[in-house]
Amino acid sequence: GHKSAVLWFTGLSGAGKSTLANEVERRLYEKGLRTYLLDGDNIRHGINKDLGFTPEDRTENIRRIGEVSKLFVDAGVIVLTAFISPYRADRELARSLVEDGEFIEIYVKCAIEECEKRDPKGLYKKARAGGIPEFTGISAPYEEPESPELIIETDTRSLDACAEQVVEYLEKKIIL
Ligand code: GGZ
Repeated sequence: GHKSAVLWFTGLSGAGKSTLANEVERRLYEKGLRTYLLDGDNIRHGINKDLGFTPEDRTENIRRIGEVSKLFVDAGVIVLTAFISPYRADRELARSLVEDGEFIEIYVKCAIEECEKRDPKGLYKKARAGGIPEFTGISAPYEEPESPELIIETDTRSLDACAEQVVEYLEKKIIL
């Protein structure tokens, strides 16, 4: 039988959180699992559209996402979240809302030089020019996970290999 869980992807802008979460979700769906992906598109444009990027707003952003994730877990769904979630304490709070073993912190690790080179939305360029105050990695902190369940290095491995690493972990550790 399959157990619900929170797959919490954290990392810098441009590290590949959304891309990886989408690919993992596709693979879980193919296995017949019920999933839901929370990302900026459905959260920051909806329930959290009153929030910006100050430390306080980011904390509240993550708190609400943690609470919503808990509801999905209650409903028996595997929820995937793709947010920078730069503060360790905020991620720990999200973890504390679900049962032991149900929270899988996935550090989507990518050198900032590589994120900046990718710069898919031109945000690093804009931030360097002073156009975005408090941009994570440039003028706002990112607190690296200290003991995440998984570390996925997107700057040294293919998307396919990264997604496989996540799915293998899930097969071994919990559900599938
Ligand atoms: C970081 C910002 C900022 C600032 C806008 N700092 O690459 P993106 O565009 O699509 O992903 C980033 C996204 C970050 O939102 P999160 O909800 O994941 O952040 S947090 O968990 O810290 O609350 C980026 C864009 O929003 N963006 N301004 N100042 N990223």
